[in-house]
Amino acid sequence: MTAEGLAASPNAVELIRVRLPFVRPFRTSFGTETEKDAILVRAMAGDGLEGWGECAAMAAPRYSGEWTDGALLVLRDFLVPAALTGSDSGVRGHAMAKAALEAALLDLELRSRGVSLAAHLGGVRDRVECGVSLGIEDDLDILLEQVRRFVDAGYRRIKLKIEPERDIEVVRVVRAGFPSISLTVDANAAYRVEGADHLRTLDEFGLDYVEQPLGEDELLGHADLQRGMNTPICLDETITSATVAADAIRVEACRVINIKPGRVGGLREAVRIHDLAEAAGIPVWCGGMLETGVGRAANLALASLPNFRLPGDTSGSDRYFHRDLTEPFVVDPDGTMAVPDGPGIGVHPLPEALKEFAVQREMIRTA
Ligand code: SMG
Ligand code: MG
Repeated sequence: MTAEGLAASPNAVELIRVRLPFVRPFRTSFGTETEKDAILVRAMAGDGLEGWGECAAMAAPRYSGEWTDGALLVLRDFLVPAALTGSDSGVRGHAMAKAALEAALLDLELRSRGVSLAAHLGGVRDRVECGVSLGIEDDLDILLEQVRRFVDAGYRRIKLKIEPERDIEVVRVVRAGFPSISLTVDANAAYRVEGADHLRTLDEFGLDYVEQPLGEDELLGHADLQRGMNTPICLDETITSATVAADAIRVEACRVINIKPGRVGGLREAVRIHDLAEAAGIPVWCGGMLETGVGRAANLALASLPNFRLPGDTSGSDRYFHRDLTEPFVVDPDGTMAVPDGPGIGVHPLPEALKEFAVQREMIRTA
């Protein structure tokens, strides 16, 4: 997205790197996260108006090829200068960096027009259903305690991270303790096609879906696996664009899609995927990248669209942080969370929180 054609054009963009400690380390098949290391994009117009976006990239390129240091450079040296001059950056890849800038420019624009992001995107509900994603735990009693805590708090779906060797038995124990909850697993691409027989064992447990069992580029591998499995496959890492989503649906590589605006290059592409999945009868849900309140607000707006029919990884602020960057997001006892209805994303980073968590700030201005 360029600044061209917008009612509120930015004359400066600030990139703010923040580090927020997590309340609990989050372990997946690719590593352990102990803090949120994110870039905030702050688009500023002359009249004091500003728009905010959060980059979903993590500190290391393990979930996808992007990472915070790389995203900061591509934003600083290519994407932001192009946006400030209204030109096309010509940058290939870097979906998360592009998405963060698009979000900030859109937020600026919508705030200037007094329109909420949810209304702009075509949202149809003012509350969304929340799920929670639980990291891998060595001690299954601790995992069971975590499940208990979030089930009691009203969360409508529990997702367990799995990896080879820590999968079937984990699911068996959790399912035995919680026979009727909505339960899913996420492998973050940790399995190979040859492991299909093993993965099929998951069919015993009445899971809503198994998320991203195979590698990011294994469209046909997932289609083969889905043919032999009753549990629906949900694709996350694989779905990098509307084109890939259309292909995945066409070859029946999945029956559910996780949409993350960062992974697909922005909210506009996310809406395209939502629309084509809806036309194909494929339900979608909103994924998460352990965002601060800035990214969370945009995710909630997206999740208010009609085909977001399954609970998202849109958990309350207290699941991640002792203190969020924005006013905290709260999940009600019925497992739903309010979609912000103020102009733009409807929230902003609190100045004291920015002071506490910002570790690096760079201002880029029009020449
Ligand atoms: O935002 O609650 C959240 C985390 C959800 O599990 C989550 N995200 O593959 O879906 C996923 C992961 C990606 C980030 S793992 C560090
Ligand atoms: Mg996932």
